[in-house]
Amino acid sequence: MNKQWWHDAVVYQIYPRSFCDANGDGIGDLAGIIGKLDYLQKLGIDLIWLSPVYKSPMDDNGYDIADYQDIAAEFGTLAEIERLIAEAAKRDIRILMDLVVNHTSDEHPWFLAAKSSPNSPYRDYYIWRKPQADGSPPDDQRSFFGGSAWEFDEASGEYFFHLFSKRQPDLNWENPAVQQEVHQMMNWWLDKGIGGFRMDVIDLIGKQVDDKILTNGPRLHPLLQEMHRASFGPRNVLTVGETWSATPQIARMYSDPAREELSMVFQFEHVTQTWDPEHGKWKPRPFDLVEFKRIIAKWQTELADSGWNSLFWNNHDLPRAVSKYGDPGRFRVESAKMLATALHCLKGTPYIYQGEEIGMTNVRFDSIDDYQDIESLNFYRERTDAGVPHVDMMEGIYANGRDNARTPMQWDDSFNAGFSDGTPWLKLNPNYRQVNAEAALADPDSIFFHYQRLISLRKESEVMVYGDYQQLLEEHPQVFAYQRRLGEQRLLVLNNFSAQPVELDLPTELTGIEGQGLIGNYSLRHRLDERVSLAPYESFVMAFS
Ligand code: ISL
Ligand code: CA
Repeated sequence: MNKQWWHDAVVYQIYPRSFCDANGDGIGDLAGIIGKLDYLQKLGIDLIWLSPVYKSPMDDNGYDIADYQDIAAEFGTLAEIERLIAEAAKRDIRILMDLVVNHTSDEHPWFLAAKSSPNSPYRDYYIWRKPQADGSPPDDQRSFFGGSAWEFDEASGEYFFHLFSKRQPDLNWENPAVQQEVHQMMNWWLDKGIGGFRMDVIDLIGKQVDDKILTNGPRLHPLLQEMHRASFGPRNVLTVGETWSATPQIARMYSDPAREELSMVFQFEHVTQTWDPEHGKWKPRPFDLVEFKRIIAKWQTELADSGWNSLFWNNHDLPRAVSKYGDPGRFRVESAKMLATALHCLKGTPYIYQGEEIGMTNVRFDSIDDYQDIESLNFYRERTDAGVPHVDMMEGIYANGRDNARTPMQWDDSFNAGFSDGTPWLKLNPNYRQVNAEAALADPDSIFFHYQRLISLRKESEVMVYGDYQQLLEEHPQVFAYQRRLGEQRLLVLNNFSAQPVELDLPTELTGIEGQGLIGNYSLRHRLDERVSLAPYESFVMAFS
């Protein structure tokens, strides 16, 4: 495998609105991020994935872009993002920009022009279709945020297509002018010295609307190869696509270097495993460790020789890792460390979502009025109107609503957790008095320092980066165990995913071995006996050869 600089890198995702507010308007901003770069350097990360900061009416918190080459006034200015790129570089940190090009905002000048007249040269930047004979939408396709994917435009008597909110019209990627505009815009950012792109719902850009083919359309991979050629290909940057529809085989198409597409993609099979097959995220089903291990093992082995995995438990759209996979109560610290170890010892590039490094948890607000997320609000309205009881919808939102990840970052135990001097745009999680960065930095045994240690291990240990993956104890209902192997080097990683202590009988080839304990959330282990006892959520890593 050809080595790449991002193979041993760790990415930290910032959701700017919720990270740090420097000017007291209740909204996190670029100046706030710059002020926290020393904190991130201390953690040891190599890249920041910055969720969108572009000019936007904020219908979907910036995933609705009105100008790709300007910054939203509430976040700062172009001069400030240049300062962020430069200040980060001083600390060996690169910035990944969020590339949202499946759609724009309805306030983007392209869309304003497109809407102004069917004869506009920009009309064909978007997807317009005539109504059916009775005036109804062209077909029954649905938006991911609820309702029809078609919105009627009075002036022209046509519908435009939008897979997300009606204020996020989809771009027409069949139009070469759209492709060129995007490539130019990407180059403009690359020229500023960014470290690459995270590509929002990139699996949708090859869509064939008339055939109702949305993901993995026939033009998807050719479009990415063209993008590679015309923009980032020669720049040696990291590109990661968000691809809910990827199978391992498709992920290899994106990330096999010989195909010249992307560095890696995010796949979500381990995430959707806890969603109801019919009703989706709003009707969660219990976590099943054996199934989860099967999914992880499949991705680890299928991308072993070509392609590369992205490793993550959570992001700005998903519940907090410790709430979903661990114990946000009594064993919060133990389980957060265990989850970190389980993730960072896999093969791939790990992504940490802001607050994960201090074990932030999901939130439960009583009233729907305390929620801000457009997806949760749309579905709450749609489903309660259809008769689903309030309490049932709230259970779905508590488990999987996107605001779980978006409550303000908890910096200290002072007013507003040190996030803002004003009124935060979204309420805080009340546990900030115990769970905050200041407390973590004061405790050498904190979750923060556990992450710091894992990140530095990745820089020291070749087997952690390049070793192959071997699943152990496949059917065990509580323990996630695996081995990494490179030449003579071995890493054994044992994780108790439960609050119950476990007595383990290890395979005979592992009993009696001696090695070096690298990390543990209770203690280090340097030798294995025939029986291994694991405390609640205990995990440890041992190196041997
Ligand atoms: O989690 C989801 C699946 O139900 C959706 O909330 C989400 O829209 C989907 O993951 C795609 O996400 C990306 O594109 C959206 C944006 O709202 C998300 O924040 C972004 O990550 C539209 O740009
Ligand atoms: Ca602010």
